[in-house]
Amino acid sequence: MNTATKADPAFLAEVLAGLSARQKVVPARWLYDHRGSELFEAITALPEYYPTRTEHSILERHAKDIAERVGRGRVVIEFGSGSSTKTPLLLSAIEPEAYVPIDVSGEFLHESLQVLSRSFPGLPIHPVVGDFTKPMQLPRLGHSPRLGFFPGSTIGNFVAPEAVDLLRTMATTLGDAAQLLIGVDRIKGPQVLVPAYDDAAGVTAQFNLNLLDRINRELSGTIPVGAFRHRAIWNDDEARIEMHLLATRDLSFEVADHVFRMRAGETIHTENSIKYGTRDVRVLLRAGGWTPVAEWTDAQQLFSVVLAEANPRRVGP
Ligand code: AVJ
Repeated sequence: MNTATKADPAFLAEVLAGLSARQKVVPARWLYDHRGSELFEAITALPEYYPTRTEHSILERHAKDIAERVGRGRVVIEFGSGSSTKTPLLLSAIEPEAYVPIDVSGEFLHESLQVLSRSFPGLPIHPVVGDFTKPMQLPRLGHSPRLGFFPGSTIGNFVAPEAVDLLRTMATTLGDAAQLLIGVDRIKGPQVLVPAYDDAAGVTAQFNLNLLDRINRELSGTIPVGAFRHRAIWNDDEARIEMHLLATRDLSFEVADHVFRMRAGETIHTENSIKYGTRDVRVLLRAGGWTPVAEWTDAQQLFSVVLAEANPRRVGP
């Protein structure tokens, strides 16, 4: 494939900068090309990967309660909708005025919406392809206040200062009297956490390694993918799962004519998945301009769904 037509300048810049750092790193959002989004979908069905199924059961079980607190006729904005598997649960419970899914993978977004629009024939759906970490103008739909939906514990990909910025950006994007329904993964033992990110079937390994294929494909890379292994580690100090790509031998490769060398045992850090205690979630939301108003969890407290209200915008000092 021709790099001139394929290379995303932001992808190139972030890969070159990340591979030049002492601890090599590539930001997690680049894991989600079309293939990466498909592999992530496969992860959500794995026996070891509890978050998706647990969040789904929380939303199902408490749909009525959530609907009562949210009220009818809101405009639902979903951040990073992916394949939108939890969305039908929410939409049928709260009967919104319109639905605006935002995702970076346009192709994937449109594919998954075909199914959704058949289930909700009367619902206006306005997909937006874009990066929700930046403030964005959304299509002006109705006058109802908005409900942001941010499931899946995607907030866990962002370290605290970035997570706070993101929550503030969402408050700006959503506007006055907004609510936010957010899914957050909880801190638990590494015997549960690590297998969730290092499954027996090796799907998470494929998901992680796909990043190297993507770099080779889109950025004229020569990375010897077979010399890398997937690693998932629990970093207890930072309360996060880290995904790394481990070089199994000394090696060198090029990306867009830049040469990089790695020693055997050196890694590229590809994702953080930060886990939160109950109070931590509330502190984070408050720091990001939101007031938590309700929280739902499962019997084992593996995962939380939190409803928050945007703080009124301050006028004056
Ligand atoms: C989509 C960011 C929520 O952190 O659990 C799953 C991504 N990475 N397995 C997560 C992921 C490896 C997932 N999020």
